[in-house]
Amino acid sequence: MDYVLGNDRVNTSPSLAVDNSAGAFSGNVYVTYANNNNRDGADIYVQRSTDGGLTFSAPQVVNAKPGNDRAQWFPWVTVDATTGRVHLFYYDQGAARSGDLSRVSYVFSDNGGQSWKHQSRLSDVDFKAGWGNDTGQPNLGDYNQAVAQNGDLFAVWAQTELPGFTDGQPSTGMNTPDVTFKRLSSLQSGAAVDVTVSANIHPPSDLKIFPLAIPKQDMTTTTLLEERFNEAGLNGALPAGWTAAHGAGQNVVPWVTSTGFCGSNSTFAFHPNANDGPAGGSPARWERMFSPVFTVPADSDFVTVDLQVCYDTEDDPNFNILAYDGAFLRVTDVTPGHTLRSVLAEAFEQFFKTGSELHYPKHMPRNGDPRYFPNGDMSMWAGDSGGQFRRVQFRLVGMAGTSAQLRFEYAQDAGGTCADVRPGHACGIAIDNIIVRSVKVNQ
Ligand SMILES: [Ca+2]
Ligand SMILES: [Ca+2]
Ligand SMILES: [Ca+2]
Repeated sequence: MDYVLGNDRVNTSPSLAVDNSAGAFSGNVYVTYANNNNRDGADIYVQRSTDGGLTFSAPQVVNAKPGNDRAQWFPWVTVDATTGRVHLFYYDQGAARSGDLSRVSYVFSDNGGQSWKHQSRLSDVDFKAGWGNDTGQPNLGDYNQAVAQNGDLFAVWAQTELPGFTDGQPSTGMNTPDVTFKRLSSLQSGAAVDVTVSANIHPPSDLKIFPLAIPKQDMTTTTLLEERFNEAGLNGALPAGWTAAHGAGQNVVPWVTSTGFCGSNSTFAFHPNANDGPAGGSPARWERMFSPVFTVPADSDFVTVDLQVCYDTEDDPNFNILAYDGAFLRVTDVTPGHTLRSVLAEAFEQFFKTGSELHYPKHMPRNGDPRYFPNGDMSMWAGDSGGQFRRVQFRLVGMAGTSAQLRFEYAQDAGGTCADVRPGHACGIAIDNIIVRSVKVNQ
C-alpha cells in the first residue's frame, strides 16, 4: 500500500478469522488486508475459503469507494462464535478529501462473506493520525483487535485525541493514542444495532479548545516571531538568531538564504534537493534550520504559525503520498525545567493546512539509513508545489507559558532528486514569511 499521512509504520497488515459457530458457514476462513491495486492509497480486501483453507476466493474489496477516495488500512476481521456474523473494521482516511483526519469504519456479512453491508463507523468521533506523533514511533499502529460472541462484537483500537504541546512532559512521549473499546450488540439476523458501549482507557484531556472561526474583535493577537529573510547584507547567510545545524550525512549542506526559486523576487530560506554527495559517497542527509526562541504568554489560548513554502523534491509518481526528499516542522520545548524535546507540529495541531490541502502533501518512507532523518517515516512538504509558494497555517494548542523554537527538518535519501521525476526542474524547498502569533480569546 501507499504511505498514510500522519501514520508511522503502515503496512498491508493481514488479519485472519475462522467461523467456529454452528451456523451455515461454519468452517469458513477469512483473510483481510490492505492493498493499493486501485491506486488511491489503499482499499480493504477480503478472501474467504470454504474448504478449510485449501483454496481461497478471488479478492473482494469491501470499503465504500474503492479506488476513488483515500487510504483504508489496518483491517481486523472476526467471526461471531455464536451467530457466524463476520465483522470487519479498519482505519479510514475517507473521512476527508485531504490530510490525516481518520476514523474507524465497519462492515459486516451475514452470508459467509458473499456480500458486506452497512458501512458505518465504530469510532464516535473522527481523529487525526498525526496527533501525539512525538519523538517515538509508531503512533497509531496495527493494534486493532476484536472478538465476537452471542451477537456482541467487542472491539479495541488505537485512537488519538488532540494533546497540548507539553502533554506527557517530563517524558519525551505524549499520552495519545489511547486504547478505545467498543461493544456493539446486534440482532442476530437483522441490521439494527441496539446497544453500543465505548470507553477510552484514559480520561480526555482538559485542554481548552476554541472553535476555528473566532471573530477578530474577540481576539487579542501578539506577534512572537516574524521573519521574512529580507534583511540587508545576508549574502546567503541566515538572519541573526537563526541557525543551520547538520543532523546527519557525509555532506554538510546548510540551510541558506537565497532568491530566484519559484519565481520569487524576495529572499527566502532555502535548501537544495541535489545529488551533491562527496566523491564515492552518498548525498543522503538531514539538515536543520532553527528559529530564535520565543516565549508564549502565560494567558495565551493558542498559537498560530503562518508561513509560505515552495517545494520541488523527489516523490514517487507511482503513489499519491510516498516521497523521498522534503522537509517538515518540529517545535522544540526549551522551557526551563521541561525535558528538552522536539515534537512534530502535526502532533498538537487543531488546524493545519498547506495551500488548499489539510496537513502535508506527502510522507517519507521508513528508512534505516543513518544519514537520513532517524527512521524516516514522517509526513512532509515534498513533491511539486507547482512552482508556487503555498500558504501554510497551523493552530497549535497547549503552548501557554512555554519557550519554544521552530525546527525545520530537511531530509533526502541516497538517490534521486526532483529532476529524476520531473526532468529539467530546479529542486529544493524554500520557506518565507514566517509569523508566529499568540492569541488570547476575550471572554
Ligand atoms: Ca481507498
Ligand atoms: Ca522574503
Ligand atoms: Ca532522493
